Amino acid sequence: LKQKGCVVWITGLSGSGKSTLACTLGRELHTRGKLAYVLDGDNLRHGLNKDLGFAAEDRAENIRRVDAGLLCIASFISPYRRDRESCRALLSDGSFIEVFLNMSLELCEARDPKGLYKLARAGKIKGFTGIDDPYEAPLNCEIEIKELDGVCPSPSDMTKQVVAYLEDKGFL
Ligand code: GGZ
Repeated sequence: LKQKGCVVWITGLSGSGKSTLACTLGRELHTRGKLAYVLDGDNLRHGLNKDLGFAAEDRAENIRRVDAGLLCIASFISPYRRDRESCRALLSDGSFIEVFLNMSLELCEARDPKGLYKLARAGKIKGFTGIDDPYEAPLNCEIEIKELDGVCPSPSDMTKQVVAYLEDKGFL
């Protein structure tokens, strides 16, 4: 039986746990003998997309360059609804799986793993998502992962939620 391909598109604020979920999910799929490819905004921006900044056109181009693999895990802030929807439109029905890491700005800012929120608050980074740049939350995502009592779910709990969905839809 041919493997059904899909794109698991992880969106959310900086510090919401996108890269961690992408990496943990990728490992879990490999363990299950699946070919999964992880595309991550922060990684791509150091390589292929290093010519791009954070203006709306650059963010759109960043997303456009993301190609679909077999089981593709894409992890980008992707703050604009229209950019995520244009990726959805490239894929057949049901194979674009939007995962919204719905963590509050307060939580992401408190974590601030790279100190970027601090720099943004100090005006040293301009146009930082959530501070002085927009984030448009999904209206109809397939999976929403939320904080519980101000605490972010563990990477393994997040991964379980996505894996359960993929199993239910016949991708695993
Ligand atoms: C948001 C920024 C910015 C600005 C640098 N706004 O959480 P990180 O640090 O490690 O990963 C973020 C990354 C954003 O890249 P994406 O490709 O995911 O963004 S987008 O989908 O909007 O194109 C963040 C860091 O780069 N970073 N400047 N101004 N995040």
